[in-house]
Amino acid sequence: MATLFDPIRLGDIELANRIAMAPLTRNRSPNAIPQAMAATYYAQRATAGLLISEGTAISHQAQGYADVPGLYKPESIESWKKVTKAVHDKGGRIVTQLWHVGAISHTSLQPNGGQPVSPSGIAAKSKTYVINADGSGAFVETSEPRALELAEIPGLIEDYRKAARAAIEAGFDGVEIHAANGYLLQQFMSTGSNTRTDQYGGSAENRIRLTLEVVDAITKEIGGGRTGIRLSPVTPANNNSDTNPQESYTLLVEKLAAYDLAFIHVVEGATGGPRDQTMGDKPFDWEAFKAAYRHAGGKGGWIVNNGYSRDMAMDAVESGKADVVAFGKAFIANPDLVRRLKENAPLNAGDQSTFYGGGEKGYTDYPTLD
Ligand code: 8OZ
Repeated sequence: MATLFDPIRLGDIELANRIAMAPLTRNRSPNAIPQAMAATYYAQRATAGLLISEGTAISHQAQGYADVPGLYKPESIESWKKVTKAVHDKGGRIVTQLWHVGAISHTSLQPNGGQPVSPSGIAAKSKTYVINADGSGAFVETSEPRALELAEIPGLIEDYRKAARAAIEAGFDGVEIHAANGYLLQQFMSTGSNTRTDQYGGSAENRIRLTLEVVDAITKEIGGGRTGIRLSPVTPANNNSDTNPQESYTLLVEKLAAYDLAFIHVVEGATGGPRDQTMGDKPFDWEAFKAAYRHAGGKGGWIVNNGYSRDMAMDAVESGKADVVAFGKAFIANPDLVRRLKENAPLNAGDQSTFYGGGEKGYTDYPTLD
């Protein structure tokens, strides 16, 4: 019987244990460039079986918050090389999370102050974080988005493909496609944000099309064994809403089975919130969801996430419900989380006030066990 602390292989990536660090936005990369302290931060956490980087913009248009990193310019790629080397030097594994926010942005963050893009031009009525001219930060309402034209979609897919290539150039072991938390790919998948009448809207098959085309382009570019995807079928994050996620996400994972992905990473419930969140007219059946992927021949690792305690995580792996468990906030405050879980040692509490933005404080200064 496998335990949380046993090694596992996900596609082409060998993990020393079944504990992953979930992607965590930290807003410490001015001009989309990770700073030197990012190498320290990730290397401190390299005992995780797999580090998944914070969401990383695939293009300028993909950016929705101040000071998030990118992978669309040479300076960012050079900086990421230092991060991946620092992690590899410690024996760790790291993939980057490829992110396009879609409607969750602000004109001040967009190329030429333009409108954020979305499937149907429906305002998300969510909040984003910008930095004012005087250097102070502020939460502001997301800007009115515009609907993507059909003719723009190939360029969008091309941005994903290029970013995946850039990730490999930067030394990442692979990528995680961010298709969760109410950002662009989920905006296409969800009925609340997609009212398109072309082949990217309407039926579940049409709404999942863009995500599958992105997966197809990326796996052709870097290989399925280095590609994972994050999904959050029932999250209300960023005002995501969907009438029947069980239908669309079942179809999605059935189709994903053909790509020999490294992993599927599932946010169970409301991202960072209640696990029993429902969306649509019935509770989401997580077991049936995973079974649909396996039944269709999907062999990728099944990573679960959202509010897992030590006991829940150990049980998830020992029972075979999951292959890997991802921890988010606990990894911010506990660089040696793997050891602490193994020894059942107490965890440091995280300081919310330093999660987003700032310097080394609350980033690289959390204590480890002696
Ligand atoms: C918290 C703050 C900003 C962005 C996500 C990338 O929810 C995020 C995010 C989280 O996936």
